[in-house]
Amino acid sequence: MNTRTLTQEQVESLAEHIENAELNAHDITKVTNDYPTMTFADAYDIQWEIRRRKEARGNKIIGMKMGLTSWAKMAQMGVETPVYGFLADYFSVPDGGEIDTSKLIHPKIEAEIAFVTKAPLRGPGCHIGDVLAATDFVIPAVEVIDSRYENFKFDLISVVADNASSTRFITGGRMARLDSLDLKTLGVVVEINGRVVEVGAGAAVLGHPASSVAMLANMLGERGEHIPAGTFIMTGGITAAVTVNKGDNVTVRYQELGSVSATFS
Ligand code: OOG
Ligand code: MG
Repeated sequence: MNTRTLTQEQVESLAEHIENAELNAHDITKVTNDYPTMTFADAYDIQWEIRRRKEARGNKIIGMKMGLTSWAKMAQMGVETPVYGFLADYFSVPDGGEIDTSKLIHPKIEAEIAFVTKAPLRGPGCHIGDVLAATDFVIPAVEVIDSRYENFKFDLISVVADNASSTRFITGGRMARLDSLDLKTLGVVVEINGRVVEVGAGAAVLGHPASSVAMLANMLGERGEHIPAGTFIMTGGITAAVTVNKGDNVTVRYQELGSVSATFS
């Protein structure tokens, strides 16, 4: 699990290569083509190096995300294990805001439920009960993903190195305390230009979106990291991701929690 095959120099140069593709909005071949023996530990080393590069440049890390946590997403991408990534300050777009497609490669959107914690969470052994106790509130979030890999095709190791395709997110609607909601049956409706393209319910995410947060704490624990109090965490797409084009307006309606919209310009 924790075996590594890359040298520190290789980790740094792959991080630079992938981050440049993100910053310049150009696609690249997946990194496992050139490094077929790369492991998950190598891939997370690259992701943490990209995070370090951004922080060194003055960006703030403002949250975390889980990905590939629903069957719809796993089936769409042909993989079967959830992954995590980080969210940088410039990923955040206000509700009703505009997203400049010229800065992205081939964006897709996902309807997600985000948690904000009020107490730290640490793995191993973190479970849904710990997460519910440590949750301040939940809030709707729409993620924009943009794999840096050609044709949005990758394997798990490549997508981990690419910060789980993270690029932008929009959060808004209404926040709610957990005691007033059943997140399993909470419905979402995804609309592009007023047309319904996907529908789903919270249970699609690992049975309950709080399980996704527990899994994040446990995965971070393997690296000696944890989820601090006050962390914003996106729990993963409830439905398959939907391709968006320049000119599209996206609205996701959440049962009880209002809606989140954005325009792709
Ligand atoms: C990987 C990221 C998936 C989610 O919510 O499932 C993700 C990808 O599909 O590109 O963010
Ligand atoms: Mg996502």
